[in-house]
Amino acid sequence: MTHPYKSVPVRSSEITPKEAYLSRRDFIKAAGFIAGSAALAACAPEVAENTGGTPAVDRPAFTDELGDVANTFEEITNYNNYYEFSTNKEAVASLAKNFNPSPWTLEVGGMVNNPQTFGIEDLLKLFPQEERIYRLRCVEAWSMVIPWNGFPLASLLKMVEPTSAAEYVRFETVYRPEEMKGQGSPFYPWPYQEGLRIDEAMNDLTLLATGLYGEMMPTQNGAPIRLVVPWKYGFKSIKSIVKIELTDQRPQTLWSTVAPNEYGFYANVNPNVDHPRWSQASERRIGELSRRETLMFNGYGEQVAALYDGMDLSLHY
Ligand SMILES: Nc1nc2c(c(=O)[nH]1)N[C@H]1C(S)=C(S)[C@@H](COP(=O)(O)O)O[C@H]1N2
Ligand SMILES: [Mo]
Repeated sequence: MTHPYKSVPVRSSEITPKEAYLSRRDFIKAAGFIAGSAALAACAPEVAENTGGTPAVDRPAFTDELGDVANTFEEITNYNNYYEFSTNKEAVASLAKNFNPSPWTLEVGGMVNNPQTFGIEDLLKLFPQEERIYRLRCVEAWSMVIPWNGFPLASLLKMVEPTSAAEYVRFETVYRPEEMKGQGSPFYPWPYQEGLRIDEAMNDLTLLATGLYGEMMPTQNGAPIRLVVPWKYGFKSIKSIVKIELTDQRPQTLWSTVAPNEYGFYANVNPNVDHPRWSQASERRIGELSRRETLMFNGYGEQVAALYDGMDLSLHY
């Protein structure tokens, strides 16, 4: 099913079937780079500009604002973290095949003047769907570039009118142990929960994603609606959300409950603060051979660094 997105604020690309574009590897070959070399990172933006005048099929239309080329649909949908289905990233896609995301309702409440329950089709109608090409940096030190479709979380929050007492936003994934066998695991406190400070939630980068590559969200990526917070480690970007609650208490999160010394509440991407068990200085971009340096705030510092003025980011990991 194709996706009803309308505006394209990040980088123009016509609504063209993904097959019409060169794959990431073809592009790297065509551009004459040795796959995965540091030269690619340095040169990609220039290449994207130089080819700007040529027809869509000859240029990498799906690039982010740094010129990084989007991962293929196949890569994005076959290497997933979704513990409700499996802890094996390559097994998630097949295990999520029969998950049925419709009908679906999203309940938005808590400290708001106007609590509401939305059907997924209401959300698609109420909020113009945009395309946002974001880097996703997993705390496990791999990354991808993903062309999401969706709308700013801020638009939804404004509609329900948070009260002045609301300081945090709590998110909850669906609980369906019959369909999601991973939810039978006693090692995790289901349902998956996440949280943001309200100013983080209101930042324009924070997206409620309903699709990718112009298609409805694949089940393995969090159908029908998931959060995307691109300057934070991937585990903050909670999938298949059924509940959003405004609160004055900092929410419990699944990962900070399981391993508080490894996964904090903020979880901002930070190459200077290592995970207790591995370095966060570099990452493996799926589809590339050599590692690239990890960027502070995953490269989104201009938009978000001010949110953390005066905070010691080495303590608030
Ligand atoms: N409900 C839920 N959301 C989740 C996860 C999960 O296991 N369950 N994994 C997280 C992690 S660790 C990452 S890296 C991203 C992966 O998103 P992707 O599979 O769409 O690339 O989803 C995040 N959201
Ligand atoms: Mo992750």
